[in-house]
Amino acid sequence: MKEIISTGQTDTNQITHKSLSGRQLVGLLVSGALPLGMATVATADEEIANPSKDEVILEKVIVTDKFPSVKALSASEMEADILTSKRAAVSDTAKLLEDTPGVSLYGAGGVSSLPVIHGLNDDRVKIDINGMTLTSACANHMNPPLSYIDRSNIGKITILTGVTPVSVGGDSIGGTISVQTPEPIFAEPGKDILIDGSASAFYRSNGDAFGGSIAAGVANENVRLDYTGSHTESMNYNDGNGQIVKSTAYENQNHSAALSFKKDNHLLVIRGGQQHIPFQGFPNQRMDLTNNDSNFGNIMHKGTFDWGTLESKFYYESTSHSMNMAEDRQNGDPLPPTAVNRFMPMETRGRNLGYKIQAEIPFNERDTVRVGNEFHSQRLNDFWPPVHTNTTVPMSGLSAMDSMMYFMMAPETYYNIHDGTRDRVGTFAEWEANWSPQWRSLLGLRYDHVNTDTGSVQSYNPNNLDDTGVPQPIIPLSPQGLANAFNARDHERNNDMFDVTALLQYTPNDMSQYELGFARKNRAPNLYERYTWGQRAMDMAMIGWFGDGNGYVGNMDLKEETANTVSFTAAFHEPKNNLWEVSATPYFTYVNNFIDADRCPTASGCYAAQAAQPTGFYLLQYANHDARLWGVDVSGRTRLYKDKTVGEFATHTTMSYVRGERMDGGNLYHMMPFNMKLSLDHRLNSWQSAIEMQFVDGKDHVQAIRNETTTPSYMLLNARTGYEWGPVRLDVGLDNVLDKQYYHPLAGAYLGGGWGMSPTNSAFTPPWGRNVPGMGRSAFVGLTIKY
Ligand SMILES: [Cu+2]
Repeated sequence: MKEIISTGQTDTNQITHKSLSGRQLVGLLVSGALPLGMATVATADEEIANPSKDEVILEKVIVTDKFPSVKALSASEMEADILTSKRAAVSDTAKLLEDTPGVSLYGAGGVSSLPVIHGLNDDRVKIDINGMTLTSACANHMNPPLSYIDRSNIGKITILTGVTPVSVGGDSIGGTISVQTPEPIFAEPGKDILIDGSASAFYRSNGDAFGGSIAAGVANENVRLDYTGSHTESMNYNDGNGQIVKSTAYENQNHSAALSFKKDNHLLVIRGGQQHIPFQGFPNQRMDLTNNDSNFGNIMHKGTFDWGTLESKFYYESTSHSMNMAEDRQNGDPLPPTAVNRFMPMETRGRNLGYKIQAEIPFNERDTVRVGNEFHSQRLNDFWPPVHTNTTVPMSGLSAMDSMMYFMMAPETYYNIHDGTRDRVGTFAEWEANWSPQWRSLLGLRYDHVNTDTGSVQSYNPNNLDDTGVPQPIIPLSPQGLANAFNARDHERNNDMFDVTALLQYTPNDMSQYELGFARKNRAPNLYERYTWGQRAMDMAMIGWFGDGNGYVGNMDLKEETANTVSFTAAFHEPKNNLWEVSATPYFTYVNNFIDADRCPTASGCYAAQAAQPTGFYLLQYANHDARLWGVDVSGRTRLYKDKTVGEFATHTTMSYVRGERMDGGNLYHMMPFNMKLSLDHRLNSWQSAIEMQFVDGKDHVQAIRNETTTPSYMLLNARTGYEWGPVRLDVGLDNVLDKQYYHPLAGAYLGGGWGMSPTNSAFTPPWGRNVPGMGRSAFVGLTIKY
């Protein structure tokens, strides 16, 4: 029996959806505007009343609603079964979000793309992985939160692109992405022990990518034990011209286990796991990830009481991250026999720890209140071991490049961030009211306090030894002079931030729904934005997650960024048979003190190199500037034709447009140009196919300060089909069918195939002006077996 059980926060809105067809879920998913309220229930109930034969059998999944029952209309949800078909096509968890209107991705490594919602990127987006807040422990954000969960171990992804309730926000000014592993399923009372699981494997022709995953669970009525493991790897991929795109290979392994207990009205889940990435190339960075080991543990308790529900989470995560220049980077410039080495080891150690407690109290039929408190603590050490420890360096006989390597990165350890701490305490209260079947409202207040601090730093050569090993005076703008100046300042900073969210939802009839939202949200600077201090071109080249090839230095005087967002959604759907659906969300955001960048100030150590390099890559410093962003998301779907023998034909589309400007002139960096997906879908019994056309306009609105490059417009064609025979599912597809050469607008500067230690010295950097080419044609096949 197919069944989707969707339990809301309270017993009163517990809903059992029977036979919600896969088609509907697909429609809901692709529409990007999921009327999760009554509209969905109505269509589901109707389907129960008129069960049709060609519905797809869905796995039994239990979906527990973690989000307030007043859903933003601009929320999308993806279920495990919808995600299954995409697993064969992508290795990167973030790539699962790509079809959501308003969401785009900064290109990075093969499993580390950085999500952007409505032009707000990376740390500006709140990402919750099973209740954990994970902050990237890398100056290039090579290990962003979504890289810590494999795409095969996901039960549900919720994406809030519009105005987010304060209960799921905090320390972020963009939307919220919540990723949950599947909810535990227990054996039914009086029944046998439940054993379930799945195994899957995939292969993709471009890059010879392959991998697989297994999941196994055993449960009785009260206890369940789960294990999931996955492996994916790929070589460098080829672009549409058949050229290898260097530094795009990767390998990724994940293991996790969960022990769940259920008794009466209590659920306790204890999870633990590890991630191991032995290698991940970064075509838009000057470094590659040469090892990433992460361990995590978390405990979640959820209890239902007379007065409401209480959910408590505690988590711990630690990361050991290494980066360096891998082989691909040597190609443009082979190592001469006299060379010492061409490497620059960099190490980070990060730790995340926190809790979140949230109570939901339904006062009466109309009013529900949610209150909560959370804590997140980050620790970070970022240090760069010397390439050698000799105190006397024989300069004669070394090439300029080797003497640079040998002389500039020795003899001691460089401290980029030393004992960095960032602790945040947040408290929120939210009031939801169902005034009538037509009107619902949500009002929330939130206060976050962020404290950051860091210890003293040092350069590679803290005693300023010359090449005969004799200490020289330390002048103000020398590497150690800058370290001394940094150390002389008080590093502790505090931010007090007040967030407000107001949402009003109006459902005048069973065909339309409107939502108006306002939010004021804040984000405090991260440790890299605040505390990186080095001002040599080489040191600055290693800082930044923008994929632009530029170098960055921190700014201790940064203020928090404060965003005021107004967003409106209008959604319409055909109420009787759910034949069509359309929705549009325009939005406007004004950000005070948006953390952007400026060219290095003239009085700084990095300015001299700057002045000598008027084109190409730049050296920049993080700086606050007011900015505004606006745009619109549109999505729609409609059934085209339905017949018992040929099945159902439908089409769906998503469109997004965003603009971002700095109030003192110029564009914001990496604004995704107008883009559109149009898909023709077919379904016959348990056979589903789609042909997808993707159009991306040229990127002309580029940021001059970062010397951002433009990208041309393009159109891609993808095709896929999937079939299920009972427990077996086969997916086959062809991405970029026409083998088109294209450059994704947010893929960044191509820095592959060369030794790139300095953005400002043309001898030591790959050429400026190249974009990372997209993947050429790739066929994929995926097989999943469930039991
Ligand atoms: Cu890194």
